[in-house]
Amino acid sequence: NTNKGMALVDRDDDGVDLAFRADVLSGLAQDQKAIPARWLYDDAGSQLFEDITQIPEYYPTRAETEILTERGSEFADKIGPGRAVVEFGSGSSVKTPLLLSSIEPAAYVPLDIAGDFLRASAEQLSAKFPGLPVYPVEADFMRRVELPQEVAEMPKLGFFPGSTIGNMVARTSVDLLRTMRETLGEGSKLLIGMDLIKDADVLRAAYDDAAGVTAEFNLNLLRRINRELDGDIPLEKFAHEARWVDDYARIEMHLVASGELSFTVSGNTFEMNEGESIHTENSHKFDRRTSYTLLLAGGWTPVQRWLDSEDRFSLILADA
Ligand code: AVJ
Repeated sequence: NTNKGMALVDRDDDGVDLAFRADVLSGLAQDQKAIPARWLYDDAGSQLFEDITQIPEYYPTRAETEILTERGSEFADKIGPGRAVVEFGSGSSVKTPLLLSSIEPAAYVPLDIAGDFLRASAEQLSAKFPGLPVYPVEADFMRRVELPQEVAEMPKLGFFPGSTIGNMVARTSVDLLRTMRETLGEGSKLLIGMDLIKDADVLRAAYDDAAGVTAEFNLNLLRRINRELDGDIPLEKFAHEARWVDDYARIEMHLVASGELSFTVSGNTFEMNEGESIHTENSHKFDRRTSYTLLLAGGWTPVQRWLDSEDRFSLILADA
């Protein structure tokens, strides 16, 4: 499934993203209303997430960047030169140059579902590393990806920063890790970021910042539904909430109805009571054992683990 030249998004005659509509309509019909987190990231949502990475309470980006900045020689040592670095969901990553400048890679293969974004950031990166071959691939990395012919013979390093793995429940993340192993092949390595379990107040603040940027990011999903799926959801009647769910070691983002309300989406009516919510994102947190167990279940053997100076975030290197 190379997706070469194929549209990655299925639309109807009115340009409606069919998967988006299906996920929203089925999610809103559930007892606990829930919409998969991937739909938070339209253009506005992706920009708002970039803003989140700059707010004081949101430590993961700074903590992971610190590790990438400070531990370059250890990465070089453990990973070695000459690998093709395959980044899963590269987006507009500012972390990539830090890794690439420490390990002497043979090629860089950014994978992303957003083609325009992908090509723009690939060009920026090429400008920074003139001698490095860059082969962007527009693909859904949740499925096995056929890598470019040019890197077929090179040993691979998968790079999956940002604790994006934490957005998935265990069975989905295990599926993804196994798929990554198939994409990368025998003898490959994986460098993966995983956010750590810590004080619940620190975690909640990271997902409910004082400036309200995360609230905007969450509410933007309703704005997107209204715009793209002909909805009339009253945004002003929803409040952003970040819950720490200790049993599952995860932050859950919800949009909570402030009173009884009803709305329509694509001609379907939904009703909510006061205090009822729409669950919009999970962000799982890990300790050493849970992160290793997840990797092992996905077919990867952990070989090294790095933390930032305040023990907030982990980067783990694993062997296929
Ligand atoms: C992009 C999935 C890593 O879970 O920390 C940030 C997304 N959501 N604030 C995270 C997010 C709310 C973020 N990831």
